[in-house]
Amino acid sequence: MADRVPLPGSILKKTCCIVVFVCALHLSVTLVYYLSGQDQERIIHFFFQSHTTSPTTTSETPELRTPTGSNFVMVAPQANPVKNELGTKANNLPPCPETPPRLVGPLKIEFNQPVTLEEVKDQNPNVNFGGRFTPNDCIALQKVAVIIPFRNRDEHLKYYLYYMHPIFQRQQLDYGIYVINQDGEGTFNRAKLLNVGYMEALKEYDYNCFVFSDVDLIPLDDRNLYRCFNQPRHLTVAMDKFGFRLPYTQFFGGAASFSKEQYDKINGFPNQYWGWGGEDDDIYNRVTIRGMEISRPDGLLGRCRMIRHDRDDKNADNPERFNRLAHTRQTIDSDGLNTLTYTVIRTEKFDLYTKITVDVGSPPR
Ligand code: UDH
Ligand code: MN
Repeated sequence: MADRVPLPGSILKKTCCIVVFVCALHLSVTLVYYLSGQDQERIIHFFFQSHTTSPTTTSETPELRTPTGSNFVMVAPQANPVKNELGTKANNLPPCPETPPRLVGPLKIEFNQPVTLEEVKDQNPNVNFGGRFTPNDCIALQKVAVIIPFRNRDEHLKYYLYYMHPIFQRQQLDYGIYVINQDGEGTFNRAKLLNVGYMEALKEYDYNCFVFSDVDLIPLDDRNLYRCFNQPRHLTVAMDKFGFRLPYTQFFGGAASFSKEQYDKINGFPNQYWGWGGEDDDIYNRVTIRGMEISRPDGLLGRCRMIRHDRDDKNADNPERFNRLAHTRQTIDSDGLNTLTYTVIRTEKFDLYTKITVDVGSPPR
């Protein structure tokens, strides 16, 4: 037979092929059109969203991704990420870079010109009520509560706020400043106030890093990052009053940072050091007893100035400190966060800080 009539099956097959081809063509044209258009970011974001790590959602703590070492590298300032409609939504912001781009390095720190809280406020318009700040162009790597033990040091606090607010902002921290004010005229208890600060700050926000700092210490270089590392961090390693060096290898005084996990691991700080001295060495012991090491910036980046002052009333040398220090191993589990008692007298929110006045009791007789 010369003429074969096409079978109905093969007509169907051809038609199907043409339909599939047209559909594919339509799809790819649509995709190309969208990708080249203004919705590009939205589509890319949609496709890759599940692969990007956000510090707020990852289970890995940010401090574990932060170098322990002292080899800070300054990088050239980067341009701010482009802000668009999407960028204003916090959850669409990129994570802040490991090395904050607007650090300036060595700082001039002096305490001879008086400062007022009004000028500090004017100079820091992005600091929110209560002394809170969050970067607006990226998501901070860590949420840092800055805890300051305090009583009758208002002049020092002004300098602290004057110098530290700009530094913390350049370091792109999501931070809050908490001044823990010991109520009454009893013997001062620095470490217990720090424990109180930890508890109270956590009631307010989901902080994952705690910087504990004396009110009179200011770093001389903003590359000394006041955030958490994969070991507890001693921040004030080269104080002017000690000739810009550690007075002894185990020295842990001044300012230090602990991630929440690190702090919990040592049961916080001791509550039983009344008066001056020893509590910082006890904290050092706690860190080593729990198998951790001290992380530090190098001696140049870790330089800092202390405002000169006389010894305060009710903070005389604690004569018990040497005996207590010999027993940290016995007291670490029986004196600390798990035995902390105190009464908050009042909480005051100021423009540049939150002040919590607390009754910490008095030493046992
Ligand atoms: N603090 C207060 N009020 C006090 C006592 C201590 O706010 O009455 C806080 C404050 O944050 C201070 C920190 O506790 O920075 C540590 O106390 P400190 O500054 O007295 O400790 P430092 O190691 O003591 O600086 C050195 C004593 C200075 C005597 C110098 C005599 N020339
Ligand atoms: Mn001091």
